[in-house]
Amino acid sequence: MSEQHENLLKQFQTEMEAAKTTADVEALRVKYLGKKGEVTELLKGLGKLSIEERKATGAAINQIKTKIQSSIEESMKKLALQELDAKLKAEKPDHSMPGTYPNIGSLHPVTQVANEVINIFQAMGFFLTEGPEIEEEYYNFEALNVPKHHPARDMQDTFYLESDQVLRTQTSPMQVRTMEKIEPPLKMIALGKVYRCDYDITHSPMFHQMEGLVVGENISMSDLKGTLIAFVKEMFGKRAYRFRTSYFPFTEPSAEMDIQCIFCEGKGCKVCKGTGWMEILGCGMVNPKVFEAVKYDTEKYTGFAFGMGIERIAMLRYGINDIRLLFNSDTRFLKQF
Ligand code: 2NL
Repeated sequence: MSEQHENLLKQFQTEMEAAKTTADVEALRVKYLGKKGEVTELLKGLGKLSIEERKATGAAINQIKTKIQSSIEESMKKLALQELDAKLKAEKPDHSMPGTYPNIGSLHPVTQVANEVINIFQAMGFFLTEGPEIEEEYYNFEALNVPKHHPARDMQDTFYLESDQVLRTQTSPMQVRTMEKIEPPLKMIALGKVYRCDYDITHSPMFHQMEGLVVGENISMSDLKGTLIAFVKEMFGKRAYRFRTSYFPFTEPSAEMDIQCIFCEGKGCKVCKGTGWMEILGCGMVNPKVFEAVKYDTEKYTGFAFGMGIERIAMLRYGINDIRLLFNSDTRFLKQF
């Protein structure tokens, strides 16, 4: 190897030691091995030499070229790894950054209130039943002393299906079906969806109702009052209540129960519409005509029954003024419960 060749190699090695990045090394590759690179130029000059000289010089230049090539390859690999390392370090996630929180679901306010009501009555010894939402007219109306041509059976209130079937308008058909199966004494509640042709800010075509029924010997109006007062205390806390006379075809006598408004303590506000009272349920002593329909001995047995709308209880409990909020699945609303 001539002095010129050795100097070229040394010069390359010095420059290589100074190279700090893959870009530096790439520049060296171009400078020495590129189309107009120093080694390439040397190889081009071979043509001017004699055949003898060409052999020896060519071998020497190729030796230099191989060394430079492998040196470049090696440091390219090393530097590329270092650069990748540095890049990954710079991109390392910052665990002190605030995270994004997953949207965790919760029980719907109607479900929460339904569960509370169920728990209160189960603790008093009532058993819970379910039943079909598509009902025979007989169970929804006739057996409950709501005869044909009664206004409640009007097309405007009831969704009629084919062959004497309806979407149940109340949960009472479940009680009728239960009474057909078992003899008194019994203490039951029935809860589920009911349907009525009605839609505005306080009415939804589907809502949830819960009814209770107690049948036995010597069941009286005092039992009705004691049970419902105990329920109201558990559900709404200790507060004033009152019973008002009312009318239902399936109970006689019938009453409605009010509690003092939980928002204004009776002074009168938007939730109680200025009256100071909130109506929470309907109730009464079971009409003997209902017992006749299920072949209970009306001489031996009496009973009381009550019914309430779960959405209504939820609205009174939380001061919700539009029932549709409970059905349109807006998570900004639902998150509050
Ligand atoms: C209301 C009033 C009520 C009943 C439901 C009932 C059931 C049978 C026999 C007698 Cl099997 N009565 N249920 C009684 C009185 C009132 O509901 O305002 N519901 C939302």
